[in-house]
Amino acid sequence: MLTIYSDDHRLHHGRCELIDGELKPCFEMPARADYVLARVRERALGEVHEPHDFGRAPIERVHALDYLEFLEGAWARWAQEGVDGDLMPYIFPTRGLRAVRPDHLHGQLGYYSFDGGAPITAGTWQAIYSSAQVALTGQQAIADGAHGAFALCRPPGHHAAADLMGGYCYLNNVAIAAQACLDQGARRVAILDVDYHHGNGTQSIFYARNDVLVTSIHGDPRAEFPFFLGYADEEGEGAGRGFNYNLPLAAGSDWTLYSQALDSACQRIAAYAPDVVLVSLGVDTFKEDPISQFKLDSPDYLRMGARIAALGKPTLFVMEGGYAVEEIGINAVNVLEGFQGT
Ligand code: SP5
Ligand code: ZN
Repeated sequence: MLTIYSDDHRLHHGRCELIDGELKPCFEMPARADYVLARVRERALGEVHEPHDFGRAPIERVHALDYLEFLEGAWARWAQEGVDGDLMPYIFPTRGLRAVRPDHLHGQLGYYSFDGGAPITAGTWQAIYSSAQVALTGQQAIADGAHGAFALCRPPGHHAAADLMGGYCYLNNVAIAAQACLDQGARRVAILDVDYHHGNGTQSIFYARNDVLVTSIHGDPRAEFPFFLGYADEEGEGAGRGFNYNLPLAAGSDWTLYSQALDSACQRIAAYAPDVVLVSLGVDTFKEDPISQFKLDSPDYLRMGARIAALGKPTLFVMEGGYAVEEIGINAVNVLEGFQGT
């Protein structure tokens, strides 16, 4: 299977995030992609290609222009203030405040963020732009006839909405790839999000549409990030009613429970008869993940890949989360090898 990868991910290296009341080094770190790439090579999964540059147009099909302009220019504005730290929001337009767009950098930062977990650093724009191009290049490989491809995206994307960053995400790579599939003639695209966290951004982007089926298996938002979306009763709205399918699971869920949810999601996808399947491949469902509560073990990821393969559809895997850094390569590549049956 072809892997798409860019070294540009290294340009995004946030310093810290708020964990249990303390500022700790960011869990979403460059070493994550290094371990995955090393495992792809160790297992001789296939060729590793640099992304093509498809420009901004396919990104603008998903994200608001003002949001993209903000992301691209934020660091230069911050640098002018001469402060030595990552750019992080500290106020949000929540209930009782107005969702206006202030002039001040920090007002705009809160306006475009839903949490404090997506720091902007000097190289963030280049890294997120390239991560989106990695997804688009994977999508191109599928459109050109590959049965499977792996977009080794970093930073991840599934928490990012049309004009909101958060949860380590800025540009929604899988949504950008899904829209590109449609723009090139696909009529139905299915997204299967197996990251431990609910893909709130992906859900919100496609919530009122029936040309993208969004299915997600994740920690129950009653007790897990992102808390404010991802419940089982969120089924889509308007034309999209019935085209969003959430499968929240309790903390402590292991493969026995997980595989039942995966079967349900796959049955829903099969009934949709998509032209292509895009997998938001987070491996933070691993039992040793430092910020997550599921109990999957490394061999379970082979089974996950085999179940996805049974759909029999062209499939693009898009890297999302996974923070047990040394194991994420093994677990992510196990999904790909399980898919291939190797
Ligand atoms: C892409 C992705 O996986 N994003 C996840 C963002 C999660 N951010 C919230 C982390 C909160 C972790 N709290 C863990 C407490 C451990 N003692
Ligand atoms: Zn996650």
